[in-house]
Amino acid sequence: MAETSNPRPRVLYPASGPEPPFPLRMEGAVISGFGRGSKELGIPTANLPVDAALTPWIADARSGVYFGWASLALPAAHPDSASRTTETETETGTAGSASSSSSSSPFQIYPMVMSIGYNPFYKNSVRSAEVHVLHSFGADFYDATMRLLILGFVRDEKDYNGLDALVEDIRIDCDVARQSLAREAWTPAEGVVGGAKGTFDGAWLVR
Ligand code: ADP
Ligand code: RBF
Ligand code: MG
Repeated sequence: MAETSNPRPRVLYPASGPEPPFPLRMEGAVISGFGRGSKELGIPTANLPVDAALTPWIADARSGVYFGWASLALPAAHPDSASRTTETETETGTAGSASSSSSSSPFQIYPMVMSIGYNPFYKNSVRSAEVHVLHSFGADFYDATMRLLILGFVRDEKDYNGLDALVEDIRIDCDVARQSLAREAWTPAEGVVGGAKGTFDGAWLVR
C-alpha cells in the first residue's frame, strides 16, 4: 500500500478565514460508537448523537469529512481536565476552573477532524457523527459535553478496498485539519490546548 505520492492538498480554503455556511455548531454528550476498535487503529472517535432537533443543519449536511475545533468539559478527575493542567491561577475563588487559556470556563479547545455519514466502508444504515480530537488523552471521556465549531469540508466519504487505505486517508485528513487550522484567522482567540492564540472568534466553545 506504500506511500503513493498522494496528491491531496494539505491546506484548504483561503488564509482569510472560514466562509459561509461555516462555522457550523454542534453540541452533545459523547456516546458509545460502533465499538469497531478505532482506538486500536490509533484513531479513536468520540461519537455524538445525530439529532436534527438539536442540530438543525445536520439533516441537510453533505456526508463526508470536516475539520474544525472541539471543546470538552472534562470532569475534574480526568487527567486532562482544566482544573489539573493549571492550578496555579489563584486570583479568584473559582476552584478547579482555571484553564491554560485564561478563561474561567471548564471547556478546553482542541483541533479536530470528523466524519458525518454512513461510513461506506462499513455500510452503516444510520448516519453517525464521530470526532477524532487531535490530542493524546490520558483517559477516555464518555459522557463529557463536547462542542464543535466546524470550519470546513474536506472530502466526500469513500469506500475502500481495505482498512489500510481507509486509515491512510484519515491520517491525511488529520494533516489537512492541522495545517488548515494553524493559520491565524482560523485559530481561536480564546486559546487552544498546547497552541498559539489566533484571531478567530471561538467564544461559543468556552461560554
Ligand atoms: P466507540 O466505538 O465507543 O466510539 P472508539 O474506539 O471510537 O470507541 O473510541 C472512542 C472513545 O475514545 C471516545 O468516546 C473517547 O472517550 C476516547 N478518546 C480518547 N482519545 C480520543 C481522541 N483523541 N479523540 C476522540 N476520542 C478519544
Ligand atoms: N469511513 C468510511 O467508510 N469512509 C470514509 O471515507 C471515512 N472517513 C473518515 C474520516 C475521518 C476523519 C474519520 C474520523 C472517520 C472516517 N470514517 C470513514 C469512519 C471510520 O470508518 C470509522 O471511524 C471507523 O470506526 C474506523 O475504524
Ligand atoms: Mg467512535
